[in-house]
Amino acid sequence: MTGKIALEEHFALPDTIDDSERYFTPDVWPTMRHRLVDIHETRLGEMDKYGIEMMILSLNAVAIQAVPDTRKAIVLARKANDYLAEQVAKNPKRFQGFAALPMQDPEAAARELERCVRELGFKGALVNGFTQRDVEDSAVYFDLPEYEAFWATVERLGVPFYLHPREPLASRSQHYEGHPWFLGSAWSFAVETSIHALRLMASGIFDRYPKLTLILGHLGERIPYDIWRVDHRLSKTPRGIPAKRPLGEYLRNNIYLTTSGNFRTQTLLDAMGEVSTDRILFSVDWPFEDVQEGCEWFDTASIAEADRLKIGRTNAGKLFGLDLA
Ligand code: GRE
Ligand code: ZN
Repeated sequence: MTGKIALEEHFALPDTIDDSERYFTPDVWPTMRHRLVDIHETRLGEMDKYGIEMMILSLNAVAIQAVPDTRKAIVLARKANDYLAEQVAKNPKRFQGFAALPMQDPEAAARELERCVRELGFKGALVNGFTQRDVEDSAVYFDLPEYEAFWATVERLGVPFYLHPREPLASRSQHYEGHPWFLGSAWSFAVETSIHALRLMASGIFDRYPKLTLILGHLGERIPYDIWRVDHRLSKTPRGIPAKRPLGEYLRNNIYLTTSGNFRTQTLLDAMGEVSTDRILFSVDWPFEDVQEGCEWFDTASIAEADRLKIGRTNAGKLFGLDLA
């Protein structure tokens, strides 16, 4: 399929690139490094070759969210967003941007998002999970009351917030000790991101801001597969959960899923059954995933052509108000 739009596609700055190195062995790191920094050459060449018309770009992980000094986080986010805007301006038909946000300061994050959307033309925000603040050993989640006005701003601006994975802190990962293979993208990313997303859903923000839209990668970080059971058990043991409705309703009405790094038709079919084909968006997860593998899977997956067109292109066009020919 040509004309695909992909939206979990990362780039890095010299200030943030070291955050990605730990995920790679020294033999592949130089290639990954090049692919993170490159935008208009190798990346565009692969997009052309495999039918990706547009990437909505975002900063690598964990970047801003791992800067405990709030002032520094604010400055770095602004620098990353200005750089991204310059890159997008060179080829806006092929590249658009998501804002990096200094979530350490909810007010500053809201202001930066507003600047990025209104002045730089960005399509939303992509944030790498909980934020550290003041001290290294800290993890601030966005369902806390101090983020109330931030979510009001996201809803008012009418742009989605992509909750991207990060690693849990080592100080809070005792259950992975001696089992490092489950850290990172194989397992701990999804555990960390799904509990954060569930916290947001349970907090009632979607009752208070019904037009607020969240995006989750990796076909929903395991949530679609278990959402029935979550609500089934919560209906019997709600334990004072603030949300007014079953969490599945927020999953179906306020959340979009992308196919980033989860190129599995059975999993896609489950997600389609839970949230409908209108709320799933094609993505790769550049450079951590392979464009060829993601595209060849998606282009030939056993789904209806009408669904392929929606997931590959038109859903994103509508969600982001893209000017597609
Ligand atoms: C990511 O998407 O950000 C990512 C990493 C490291 C490994 C895999 C991966 O940051 O998908
Ligand atoms: Zn990613």
